[in-house]
Amino acid sequence: MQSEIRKELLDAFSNAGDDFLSGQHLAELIGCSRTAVWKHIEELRKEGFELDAVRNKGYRIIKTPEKITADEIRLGLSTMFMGRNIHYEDTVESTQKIAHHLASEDAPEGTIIIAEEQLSGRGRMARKWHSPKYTGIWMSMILRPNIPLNHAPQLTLLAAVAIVQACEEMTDLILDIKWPNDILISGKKITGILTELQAEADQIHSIIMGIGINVNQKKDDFPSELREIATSLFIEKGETVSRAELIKSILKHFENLYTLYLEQGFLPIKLLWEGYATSIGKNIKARTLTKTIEGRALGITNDGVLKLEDQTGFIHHIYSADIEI
Ligand code: BTX
Repeated sequence: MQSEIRKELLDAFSNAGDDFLSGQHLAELIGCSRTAVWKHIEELRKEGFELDAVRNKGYRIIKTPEKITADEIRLGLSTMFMGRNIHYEDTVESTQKIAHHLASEDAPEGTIIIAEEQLSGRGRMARKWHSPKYTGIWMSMILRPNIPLNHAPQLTLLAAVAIVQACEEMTDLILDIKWPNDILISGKKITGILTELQAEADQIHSIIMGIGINVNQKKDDFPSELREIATSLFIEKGETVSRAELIKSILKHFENLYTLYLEQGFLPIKLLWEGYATSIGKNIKARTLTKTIEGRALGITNDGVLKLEDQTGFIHHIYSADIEI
C-alpha cells in the first residue's frame, strides 16, 4: 500500500514535468490524506531527492539522488511489467543469488534486483565480475517465458540488443556485440550478461538474467588486470551517465523486444542482433571447454547458435565459447 502511494506520487511528478503540484491536488489524485502526501515527500527527501516547495503552488522535484533508488527508477518508468517490482540493495554478494531465491518464491515476471555493489559478482563459468560501489549497473531480472529450454540462450542475445539500444539512446557512442554476451566499445568490454535457468525436466520455471554494465568508473577504478580490456561509458564519453535513466531505458527496450520475441519468435531479434555484431564475417578463434576452433564467423542460426567455418570448409555450430577476434 505504502509503495503503491509512492509509485502514484512519483508517476504524478513525472507527468507534471517542471510544473508544481499542490499537496491538495496530490492527495485527491492519489486518494490519501495531505498528511500522508507530506510524509512521503519527506521520505523522498531522506532518499536524496531535492524538492522545491513553494507556498500556494506546491511541490516539484528538482534533483534526483546520486544513489540509484527504487523510487528513482519508478519515476517515469514507461514499462508494463519490466521493473514494476524492484528489489534494491546497497551491498550484496551477487544479485543473481537474490534473484534465484525470489524466483523460487514466485516473484512476478519482470522483477528486478539491483545493488549498488557486489562483493562476489559472478560471470560465466565461475569467473568474477568486478562490481564496485555506485559506479555501475549490477542488475538481475526474473523472466518466465513459455519457450523450450534450448531457446533460452536467445534471450542473452535479445538482452544484448536492448542494452546497446539503450546505451546508444543515452550517449552518442557506438557499441558492438561480440557473440554471445559481450558488449564492447572500441574493443573493450563494457557489459557482461549471465543467463541462468531454473528448470524441471525441459520446462523453464524461470530465467535469471544478470546484467553488469560499467557506467561511471574511471580508469583507476578497475583493477590492473582489467584496465586494458574493460571500459566504462564515462571513460568513453567523458561525462557521467545517470544509472537510473539507463536502467529505465534498458527495461523499456528489453520489454519491447521481449514482447516482440514472444509474439514473433527469434527472427526479428536475430536481424537486429546481426546489425550490431562485430564478429560476423571476420576470422575468429572460438575457445570452447574442450577445444579451440579457428575460422570465419558466418552468422548465427535461427536459434542463436554461432556458425563458424574452418579452413577445410566445415561449418561448426558453437553453442558456448569465448571468442577472440
Ligand atoms: P564473462 O564470463 O563473459 O566475463 C567475465 C570476465 O570479464 C572476467 O573473467 C574478467 O576478465 C572480465 N571482467 C570482470 N569484471 C569486469 C568488468 N566490470 N568489466 C569488464 N570486464 C570484466 C560476464 O561473464 C557476465 C557478467 C554478469 C555480471 C552481472 S552483474 C549482475 C549479476 N550478478 C552477478 O553476480 N552477475 C551478474
